Amino acid sequence: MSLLLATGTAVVVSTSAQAATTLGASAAERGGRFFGTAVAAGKLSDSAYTTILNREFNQVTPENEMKIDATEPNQNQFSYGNADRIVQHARSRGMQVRGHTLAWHSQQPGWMQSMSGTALRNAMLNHVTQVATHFRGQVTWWDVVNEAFADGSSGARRDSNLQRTGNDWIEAAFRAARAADPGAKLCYNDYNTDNWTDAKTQAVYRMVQDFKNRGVPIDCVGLQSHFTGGSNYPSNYRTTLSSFAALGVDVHITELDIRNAPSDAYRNVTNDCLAVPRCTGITVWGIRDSDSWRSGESPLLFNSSGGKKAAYDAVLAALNSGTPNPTTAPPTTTPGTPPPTTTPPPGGSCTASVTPGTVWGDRYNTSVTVSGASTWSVVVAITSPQRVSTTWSGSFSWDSSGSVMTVRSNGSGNTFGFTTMMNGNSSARPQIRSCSTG
Ligand code: G2I
Repeated sequence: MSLLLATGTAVVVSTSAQAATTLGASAAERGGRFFGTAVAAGKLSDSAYTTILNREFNQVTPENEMKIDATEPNQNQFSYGNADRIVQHARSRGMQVRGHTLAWHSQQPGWMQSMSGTALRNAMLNHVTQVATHFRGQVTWWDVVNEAFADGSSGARRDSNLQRTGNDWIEAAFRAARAADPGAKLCYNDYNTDNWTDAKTQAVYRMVQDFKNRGVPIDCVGLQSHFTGGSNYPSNYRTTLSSFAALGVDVHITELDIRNAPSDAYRNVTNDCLAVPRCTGITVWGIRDSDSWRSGESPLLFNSSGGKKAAYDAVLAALNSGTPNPTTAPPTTTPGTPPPTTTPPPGGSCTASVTPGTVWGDRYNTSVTVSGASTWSVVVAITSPQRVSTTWSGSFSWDSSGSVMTVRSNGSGNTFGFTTMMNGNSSARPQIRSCSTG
């Protein structure tokens, strides 16, 4: 009896001692999700800003620096300085980058605004190819096309110079992006696509369904989720997330901000994402209220002095009480039925060698190189409470414990890598369990 009590006590203590204390670390514990923020290059010299960025987030989206007017200010003259600075800042700290955005009706440079027809189509495709090639291997996801649908009840495409080049401009952009960076996940991103019954949401859903049916390369859908606090955070938001996910794409909340940052709405949005296995991350659109594109509405998680707001505590608590991503939970078996016999892995074996990478105070990088196969699957075990927060150059999935990951080749070479949060255990290192071909 006393032994049982002692065991129970120990479990409780160790659980509470492990609660993550930052948004990124906690999201990573929920099946390798991300919690990110929009970042402005001009603020990287503000130490109050970078202190929060580096502490809290494991993903960044350049707020303006990868837009068309920033990266190709004159036709065929590319300018990557500010975008490269953000990418370097993020990647050197183990944060993943979302590229935003390759093709958009807005923030086009003057030369593009005045183009039309075949010349514009070709210029757009060249832009997609050049920019995706420049960032190849550095950007985990691309918002390939942004905001291509009209608001309101029409369910139509938004009129724009790009749309007038032909209805297939979106799929052409996705194909060009895939060709330029086969390892990047390609997303469609939009706003006012949160309410499942809205015509715009349904229209985007039908496009993604059509792309999946016809083999147009699309991997993810971003819901910007700029909420005004009340009616436009709809009660069916979770249905929207799960419905897109059911099409076989990852779903991301890409630009979250909520007028006056009500804790309840932030908590509910977080729980909605955690409830959908393929909702793999949340990005807020700025760090402090003073960094927001709508700073007058104080919609973010940190106040202008960098202090944590009540909404921050609500989001962190929701993340910490969420269950690990159940995507890879084992199938339930009927009691009394013998377990299925294990199928041997397809193909033969290969060799996976570990190269230790940079070690920081709270996390470390690891890279793994596979030899003996070009298509492979490697199983890697992490020691709890360590958790993987960031991954690159492979297709990663987790078991229900969140400690065993299967990494499959995804066309980006034979070396994959990941960042592991130590969460109090600074000595354990990942173990390779198997390497199989095919
Ligand atoms: O409008 C909010 C977001 C909606 N979804 C797409 C996002 O890309 C968009 O972000 C905002 C940025 O947060 C703003 O920072 O996009 C705006 C432009 O469409 C950005 O505003 C621009 C101003 O228009 C420029 O005058 C300014 O030079 O920000 C620039 C840099 O501060």
